[in-house]
Amino acid sequence: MARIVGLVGKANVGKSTFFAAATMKAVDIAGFPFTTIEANKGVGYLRSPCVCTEFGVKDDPVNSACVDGVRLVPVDLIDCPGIIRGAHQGKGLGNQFLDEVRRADALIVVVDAAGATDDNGQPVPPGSHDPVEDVRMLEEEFDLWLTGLIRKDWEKIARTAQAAREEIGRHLEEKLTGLGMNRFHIAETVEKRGLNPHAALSWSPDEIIGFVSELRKASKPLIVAANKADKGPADENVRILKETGYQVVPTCAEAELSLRRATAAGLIHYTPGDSDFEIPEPEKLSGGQTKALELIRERVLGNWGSTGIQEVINSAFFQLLNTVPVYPVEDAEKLTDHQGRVLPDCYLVPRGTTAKQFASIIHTELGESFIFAIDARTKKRLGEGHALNKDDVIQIVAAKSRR
Ligand SMILES: Nc1nc2c(ncn2[C@@H]2O[C@H](COP(=O)(O)OP(=O)(O)OP(=O)(O)O)[C@@H](O)[C@H]2O)c(=O)[nH]1
Ligand SMILES: [Mg+2]
Repeated sequence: MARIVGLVGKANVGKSTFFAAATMKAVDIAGFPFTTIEANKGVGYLRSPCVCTEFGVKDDPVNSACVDGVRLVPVDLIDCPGIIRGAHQGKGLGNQFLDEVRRADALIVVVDAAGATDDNGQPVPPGSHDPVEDVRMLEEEFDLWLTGLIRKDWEKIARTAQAAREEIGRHLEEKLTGLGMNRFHIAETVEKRGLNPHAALSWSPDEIIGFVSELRKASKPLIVAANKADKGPADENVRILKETGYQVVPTCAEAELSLRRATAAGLIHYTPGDSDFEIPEPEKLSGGQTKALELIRERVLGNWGSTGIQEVINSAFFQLLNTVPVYPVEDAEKLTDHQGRVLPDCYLVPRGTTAKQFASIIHTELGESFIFAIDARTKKRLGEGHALNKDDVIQIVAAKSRR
């Protein structure tokens, strides 16, 4: 199943700006809290060096794109409503936020690194709010909400599990499956916290809180986008956020959006993730446009190396979700599909996906009729249990193929 990454965080920090830049969808953006009321769903792109370069071929991408030897693989993003303290009790748009965040497999927590919005997302002078609090608030609100949910029928679930002499995971999973949390997340968490999965009835309230927090981390890993990095004391705040132990990427969503729009309008040459852009025909730009672009070059690209948007998306999928690109072909010699298209598709699959699982991801029937796979690099046969690696090019040989 395709993984989804959620853009979450305090109100008015730039989540929708980030989303608009990543997806080029027109969404509401404004300098006050709760601009987004219902989540926006869209498709962004992951960038990965394409194997076409290594194989020395010209590809014909179908499910993705290839630009100058870089594969752009589509990925699902959701822009969630912003939250404030008390969200777990429904304050602000708490309920709407929680309804959406359950779908996400990983979170990009957008914060205001300029410290120019208060706890409620209201504008304040730069530097007057600590962005570490933005991340903590999100984590705490999520944990309070999840604790409330789990506590509701904790005794009943724990008692049923103990009576059946079974681990808590199987029973708790039923309750949490709609939140994207499964028994593996639960088992991993129980082990990490040193709890007894057979004696959940005797877990103390503090142990339950610790369990919930760890379960959230296991099932919804997060990366911090230190946004508005062009403004205020962002440099210092990025350092503090990193020191606090979060995985942090400084971002400037507003700059990325301007660059993407200028690219779409044919005014500049820019590829997301790049450290600079070109202006092919300077006379086409107004004085204001030139000035705005120069400011982005100086304050954002010059200072941080990029707008950070592409880096965050790549990290969310490659690091947090641990997925790898794999290229299926129907002819391992020619690297083509049945229509003769070279390296048509690139799939993003969890690291460790086996050859047979990969066949099932492409098509259920292909998985069922799987005989073996062929590695296009080595031309070796791979058995059904063979775990695929990053950038593998794989032909599936099946008993009967209706494709
Ligand atoms: N300086 C600066 N401002 C930004 C940046 N990104 C977004 N903004 C501004 O921040 C304000 C809020 O942007 P939105 O994208 O609507 O924020 P949001 O987090 O989606 O807000 P809610 O939907 O209300 O929670 C707007 O005025 C944006 O122009 C940035 O990188 N730098
Ligand atoms: Mg928004």
